[in-house]
Amino acid sequence: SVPWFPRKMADLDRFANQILSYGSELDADHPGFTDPVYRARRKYFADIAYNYKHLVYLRIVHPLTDCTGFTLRPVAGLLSSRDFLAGLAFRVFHSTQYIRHSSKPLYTPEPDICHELLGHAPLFADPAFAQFSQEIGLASLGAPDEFIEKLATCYWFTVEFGMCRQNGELKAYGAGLLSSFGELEYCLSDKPEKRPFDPSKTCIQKYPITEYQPVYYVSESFEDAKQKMIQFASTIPRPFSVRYNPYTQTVEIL
Ligand code: H2B
Ligand code: FE
Repeated sequence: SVPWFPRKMADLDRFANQILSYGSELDADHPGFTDPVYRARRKYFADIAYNYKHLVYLRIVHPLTDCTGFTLRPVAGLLSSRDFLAGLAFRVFHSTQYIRHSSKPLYTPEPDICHELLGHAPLFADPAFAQFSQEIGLASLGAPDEFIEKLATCYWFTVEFGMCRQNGELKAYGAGLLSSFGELEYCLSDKPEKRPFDPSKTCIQKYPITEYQPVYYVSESFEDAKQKMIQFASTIPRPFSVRYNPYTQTVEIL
C-alpha cells in the first residue's frame, strides 16, 4: 500500500508538527545545554513554528517568491526524511529560525538560521536549482521507505554537499559547503574524491555527518542534474505518477 503523502499545500500543516525532536529539547552534549537563557529563546522560536499554519493571507511577497516561488516555512525541529522531502514537491523548504549557541560560533550539531539563510536560501532563488529540488520532492511522494532513503542520500550529495561545473570551473553549491568556510576551502582542494553525479550510484553512497566529506558528486549543470533525477524517479516503483499544478498548488495523480 502507498504511504500517505500531501496532495495540497495546506496538507503540509498535517506533518509540520511531527518533529523528531522539539527544537528546544537539547541533547546533553549540545553547546547550549547548560545555558537557560539560550534554552528559553529556543523554546520561544520552537513555539512560533509549532503554531504556524499555512494561511494564504500570511504569505508575504519576498525576493525568493519573486524568483522561483520557493517559500521558507518555519519548523520547530527536524522532520523525517519523508515529510521533509514532501515539502520540496510544493516548493516549500522547512527552515529552522534559531541560531547556534554563541559558545561555538563555528560549529552547530543541527541546522540553524545561518545554515538556512547563507546555505540554502540563495540557491532556491535559482530557477534550474528550484526545479531540481522540486523533482526530488515529487519523486518522494508515496515512494517506498527504501527509496526515501535513497532520495535523502541524493539530497545530501546535491542540496547539502553538491558541486557543479560552471563555464569549465568547478564550484560548490551545497548548503553545507556554503555555510562552512572550512569545508568550502577543503572541497575545492585535491584532497577529497570527486565523482560525476549519477543518482543510481550516488543514492547508495555512505557518508559521515560530523566530518568533512571524503567524496563529492559533481553535476554538469542543474539542468543536467534535474534530468538525471527525473530519470531516476521513473525507476521508483509507484502505481501512479505525479504532476504539480502550480495554479492550484496541488499534486495531481496520473
Ligand atoms: N528537517 C529539517 N527541519 N531540516 C532539514 O534540513 C532536514 C530535516 N533535513 N529532515 C532532512 C531531514 C535531510 O537530512 C534528508 C532529506 O533526510
Ligand atoms: Fe541543510
